[in-house]
Amino acid sequence: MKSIVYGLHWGDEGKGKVTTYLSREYDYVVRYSGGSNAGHTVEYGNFKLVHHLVPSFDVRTDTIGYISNGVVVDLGVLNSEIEELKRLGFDVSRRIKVSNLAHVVLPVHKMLDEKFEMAKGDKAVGTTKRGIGPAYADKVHRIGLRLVDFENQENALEKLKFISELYKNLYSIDWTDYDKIFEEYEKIRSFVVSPIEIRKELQNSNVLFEGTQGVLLDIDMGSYPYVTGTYCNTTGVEPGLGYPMNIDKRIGVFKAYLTRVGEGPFPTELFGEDAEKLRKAGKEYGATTGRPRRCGWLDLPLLKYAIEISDCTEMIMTKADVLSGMDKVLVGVRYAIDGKKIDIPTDLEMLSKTDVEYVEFQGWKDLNDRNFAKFVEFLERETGRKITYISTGANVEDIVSFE
Ligand code: 2SA
Ligand code: MG
Repeated sequence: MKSIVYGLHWGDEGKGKVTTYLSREYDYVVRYSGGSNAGHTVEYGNFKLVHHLVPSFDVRTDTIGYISNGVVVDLGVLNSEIEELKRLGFDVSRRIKVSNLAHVVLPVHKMLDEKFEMAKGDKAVGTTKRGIGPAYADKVHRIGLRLVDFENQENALEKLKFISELYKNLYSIDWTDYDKIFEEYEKIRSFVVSPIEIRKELQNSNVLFEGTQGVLLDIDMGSYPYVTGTYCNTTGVEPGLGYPMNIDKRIGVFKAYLTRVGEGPFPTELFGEDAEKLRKAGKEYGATTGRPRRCGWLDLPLLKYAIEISDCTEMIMTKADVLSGMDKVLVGVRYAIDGKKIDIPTDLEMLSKTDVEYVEFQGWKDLNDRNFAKFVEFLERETGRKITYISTGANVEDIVSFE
């Protein structure tokens, strides 16, 4: 069995928790894209983990996490996550693997990310400043440093010096602390594997691919230019791995409302007190940067768009419990642009020029309330997809199956 869990929004759908819960039925959880911009929060009850690079496998079981070459790796962040797991008493020495073809996020990438955002002024993307865009850009510029480069120290040093020189000349960015990178690499050396060696094992195992951010932040299919630097769509699995992989289930995760962190259009956005109420109730603050997330109502045209382009086979709804106790719950059901009604956007350019028509639902006391069942039925009917699980709270175990 091969499945993907991925986000149908702009990230923060609760993929970390869902992936952790489902991981028990899989041998591997594989990260195929993104970097330490991701923030996957998992509440185990007596402890909590925020994953940035370590895949969201249940740390209490023997599932293995693989970070494939589609991921850009900040060695410092990876090391501190591994340290945290050790501190909590989990021996992950054989349970985390990193592709040697993965590119390394260097301090210069973070500095350039920051510089670009400043220079763009009101056109800034609102990145996490984790160096993601510049690291992927250098991969394409063909100057990137990969983990495999460390097999020859002299070679790695030469590459680092070359990158540093280029950044100085092109961007006036000064950085030469190469020793730190070597120190950090030494700590993860034993986790590094060849993607070729692991290929057969993945083919013969049950694998759960873990998406980062959401489909609407995909570099091609998202709300460009307000997107991240790589493929968040389900299509990212193969370039991320470097070889083909047949997928059985594409499990799209969505929230009962919508959030976005960073800039860009958001047709169903709420402001002022209404937004604050949702933000507080749902603890909607960036898991990486702590930024307050923008909040709004569920947007059905966008959800349908995300389902189509990712070829979603089933859905999981999260955070409906956050809406419990509200008098009414709204869902944006249609766009109107110059009097023309639109059910599914044909491009995301239209997001900034649309009015939204809403349908109002009676609120629910709790998730056993008939009003909530009506909300679920409506969404299944409209999307043509089954909701196979509903998350009922923050804890990993707070989830109900409808399979
Ligand atoms: P980047 O840093 O280049 O990837 O930023 C580009 C856009 O992608 C958005 N982005 C995210 N959106 C939601 N969640 C993300 N992870 C963290 C979280 C974010 C945080 O879990 O809360 O803590 O702020 C994430 N990562 C990137 C980003 O906001 C830009 O819009
Ligand atoms: Mg997140």
